[in-house]
Amino acid sequence: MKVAVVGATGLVGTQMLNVLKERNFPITELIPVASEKSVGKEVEYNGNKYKVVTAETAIAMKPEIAVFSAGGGTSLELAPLFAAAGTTVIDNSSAWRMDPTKKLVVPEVNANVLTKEDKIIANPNCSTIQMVVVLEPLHKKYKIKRVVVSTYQSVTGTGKKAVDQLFDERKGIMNGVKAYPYQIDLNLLPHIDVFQENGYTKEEMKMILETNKIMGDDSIKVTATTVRVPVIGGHSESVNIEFENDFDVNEVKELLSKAPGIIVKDNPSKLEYPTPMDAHNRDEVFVGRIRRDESQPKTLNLWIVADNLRKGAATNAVQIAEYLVANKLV
Ligand code: 2RA
Repeated sequence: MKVAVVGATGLVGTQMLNVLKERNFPITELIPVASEKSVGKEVEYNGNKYKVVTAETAIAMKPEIAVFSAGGGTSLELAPLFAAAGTTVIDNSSAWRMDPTKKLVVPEVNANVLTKEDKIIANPNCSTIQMVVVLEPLHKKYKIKRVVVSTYQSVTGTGKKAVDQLFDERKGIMNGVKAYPYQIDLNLLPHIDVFQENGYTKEEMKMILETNKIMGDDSIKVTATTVRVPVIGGHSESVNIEFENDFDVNEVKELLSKAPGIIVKDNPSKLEYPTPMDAHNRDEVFVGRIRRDESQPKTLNLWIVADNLRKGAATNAVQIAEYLVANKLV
């Protein structure tokens, strides 16, 4: 299978290549695509070297699948061109996520919505993906009424420039590259993406709107506060969930430990709980601190951690591609 990776040289694009290789995705030819300045560079994949090409060249090569991580503008411009040539696009940007004609997919939750006709498929936002993987089995069993989530998001979610700012500041270089309006080392920023009229940020609205679309249930009320933290390994989330039906905490732990894509790490007596260092370079979603919210009935607190570049982006996209191949949808 010919696979194009658009944005092959970025943080997520590089992870896409890692995950495709690790999971032995059936690639007969890799087509790395990047901006003009990278054309001609070589990308090493599975012992072979592939030259970075322009989108036009890639389209003409008629890949069966193109995974995009190149920003919303590029995706709005190029995804339709790939799709028109018969390629199925899996896009990691926010460009298509809330388009009513496009599917927004987390395989553990709603891969069954996919059809042969879907030629542009949206990969959800990283902080949404890790949350809905956990919400889905709980919703099926206890029916969720409301979710309150606060996130602690890695600087890798912003990109290389933010990682450089963090480590510059850690080395005492305070006038280096700036990805944020303030210092990030030894600090927290309650601000991810742009502020909206309603006082929420775009990142918070993504978590709210994408959760309802992926789970196919607008009755679930969601509110979110997303925070940038000086961390590398992944995104963490404190999640409070109110259910229609009551639950038993041990039954919840059992249910989550058997749910797809989840690892429960939850034994406070042994100081066992998930951290970004547990999740770094892993594809699973880690859950811990599972406990009843004693302030109101039928309500649960838990802590969710995942590698935002892998399950939060690259791995989820590759899992969508795997589903398409396994179900002969490409
Ligand atoms: C972030 N979720 O963490 C956003 C985009 N990757 O910045």
